[in-house]
Amino acid sequence: MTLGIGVIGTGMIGRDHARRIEKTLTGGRIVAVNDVVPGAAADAIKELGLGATDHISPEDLIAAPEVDAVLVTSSAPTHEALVLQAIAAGKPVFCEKPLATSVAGAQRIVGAELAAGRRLVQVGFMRRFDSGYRALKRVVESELGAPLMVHAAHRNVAAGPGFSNEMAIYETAIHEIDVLRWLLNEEYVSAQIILPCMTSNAKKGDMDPQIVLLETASGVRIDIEVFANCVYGYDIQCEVVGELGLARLPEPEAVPMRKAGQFSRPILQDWKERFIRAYDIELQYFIDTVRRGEAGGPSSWDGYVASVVADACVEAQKQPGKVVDIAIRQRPALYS
Ligand code: ISE
Repeated sequence: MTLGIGVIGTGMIGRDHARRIEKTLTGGRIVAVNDVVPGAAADAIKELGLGATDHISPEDLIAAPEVDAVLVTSSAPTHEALVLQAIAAGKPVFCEKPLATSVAGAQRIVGAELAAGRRLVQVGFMRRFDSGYRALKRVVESELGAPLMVHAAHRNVAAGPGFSNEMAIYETAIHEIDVLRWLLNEEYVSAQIILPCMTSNAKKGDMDPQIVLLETASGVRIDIEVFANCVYGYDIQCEVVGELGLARLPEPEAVPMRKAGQFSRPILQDWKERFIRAYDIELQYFIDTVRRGEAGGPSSWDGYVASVVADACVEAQKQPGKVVDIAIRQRPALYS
């Protein structure tokens, strides 16, 4: 059976996901759309040529009988309530990151799944599906000996609209927070923020760039440069240093050119392009697992852990240099 999918939120990533479900992936179809902005859902239906119903409210969409699964791609503060509604309706839900904008919110989602006795949520931590990170993980687990340090960078050309210091953590560094604990297979115990000189390209009051320092339970030290206005490109770097050597995240494919006395390679500008294949694979994975009656991928537990760590980082921003402890609860058996 083709999975009937309802999309809540038809902004940039919502439209992108709807397009890939309709045009690139198999086994799913967009049957319902909702957006808080009047006219936006109708506009998306027209733009993408969707045979979908425009629902007045997300509640309506979630309850619609033709909706087998829900895609939450609305703004971050709305995620928690919508995911809880989908769980209450017993419908599988793919939620873009962050799962919730508070630890208490993420805990409520974990609690709802535990009460339901089954996993229904997949969180959009797409980097776990990226071939580069997967290859790096294989090398880290088999070649490097014990990991000792990780140097990472997350650079955006320019900060998006409404950018805030909190967003630098909850919407940007959250990817590293998730993918690095997956890469190293362990949890964090502390966070710290270090501020270098601020770029004049950031708006007044923004901490940009900032260095997020994380420490894992075994003592691996991680530094993540979060640079929202780096100007030159969308650049994701990751280097793992182990006892026997080091390994780096492969650069995205690009054609090297020699011309006019220069050797050059283009650098991507748009973050949606950098992990385009990973987005395809994570959503195909969601469709396939739901159609088999299963659930998998990054869970609401992973979303909860990411919120705990993000909260610690935001707390650390208040007093740069201060080390903030991270305490993660015991992982319930549902997520083992
Ligand atoms: C955006 O939401 C993303 O997910 C991108 O990966 C990140 O680089 C960007 O900063 C976020 O706003």
